[in-house]
Amino acid sequence: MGVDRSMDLGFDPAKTAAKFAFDGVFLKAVPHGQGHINDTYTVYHEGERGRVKRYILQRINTGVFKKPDLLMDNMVRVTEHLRKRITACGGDPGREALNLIPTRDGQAFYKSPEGEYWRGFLFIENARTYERAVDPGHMRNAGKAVGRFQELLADFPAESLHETIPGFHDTPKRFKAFLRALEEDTKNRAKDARAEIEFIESRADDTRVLTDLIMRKELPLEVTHNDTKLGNIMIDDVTGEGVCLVDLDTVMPGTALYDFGDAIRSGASSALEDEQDPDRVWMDLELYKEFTEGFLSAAYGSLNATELEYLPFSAKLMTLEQGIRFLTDYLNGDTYYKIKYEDHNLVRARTQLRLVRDMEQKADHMEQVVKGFISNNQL
Ligand code: GN1
Ligand code: MG
Repeated sequence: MGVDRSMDLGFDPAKTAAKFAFDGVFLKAVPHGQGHINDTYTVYHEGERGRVKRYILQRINTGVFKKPDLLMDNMVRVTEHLRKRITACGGDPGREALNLIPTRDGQAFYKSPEGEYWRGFLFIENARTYERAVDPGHMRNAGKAVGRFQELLADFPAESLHETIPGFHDTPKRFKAFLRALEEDTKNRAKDARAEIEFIESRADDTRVLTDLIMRKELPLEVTHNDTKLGNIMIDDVTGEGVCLVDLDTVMPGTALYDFGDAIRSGASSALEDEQDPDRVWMDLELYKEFTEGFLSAAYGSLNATELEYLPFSAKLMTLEQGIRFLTDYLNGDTYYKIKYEDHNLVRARTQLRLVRDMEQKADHMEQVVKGFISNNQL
């Protein structure tokens, strides 16, 4: 096999891959995954006896992550900790954690002369991520994986982590940014989103609930992932079990509820984030139940009464927050999320707000699921 130059990626993948301690000879690189922020590629290398080995090469979005050096410092320490814990409990650290491949001169990342930040990972074989739940068992296993991730990092010093995006899940701050974007309305788009704007404004009080509980120390801060959408949870191709969580850029101190809520937002939805027909969007209670039970089976013992009480609300709040963020980006003229067409962020905001409305209608059922689990598992 020769070097494949068929696809123009806008950079020279062979040259960039050569900076990393990848084994073998470069064959090709192809775009990987559905992330909205970084640029991710699968790199194919040919090793001994023609064996092909895959790696992940990723360009960090420095518009979003302003201090990539500190972000990579977090990543190195978090992945080292995960590997140690996984090894200690007899797991496979090559698969159940992300493994950074250093540069040829031993650095955790490569900074190009143009100022781009690149990093390399081992490719996790025989596993993949899904943007939507395949079946209820998938959600149960995703729930276990999120609970396990938090458990593996429970003894990591949260305060030593750099805040890669300050106020990431500070929903009142997100709400303020939304009001500012609305006020400025630089692209004259507010007129196309009147119903959505009103929907968000009428829920202003909700935005403060979790941050107030954190301030009152009723919700503890620990190491959380903060971006637990289903597309960041790897599932084993054979067993269907959760393998690990990827996309560790936002691992920071947070409440366990952020991870629970964000996973429900994405995984328990009947539709994709960019579904164009809002009538096809609702929260699937069965998927919610599976995830909740999977998550609690791993995390129940370490959650306090307030955390348990606010689990269902956190799903609604994380969904509202995401709706606010998509709509803010729409009003600002799409400066944050990658988009594929003009109204993409408005479409995304609509799916999120539909889900919020549906969760409000299903709030009692959502609470019953948590209560049912608790009464069956009294410690
Ligand atoms: C972004 O990087 P990615 O695509 O996993 C975003 C998340 C959003 C998500 C919505 C750093 O996640 O917060 O929930 O899009 N990440 C960042 O799909 O803003
Ligand atoms: Mg991300």
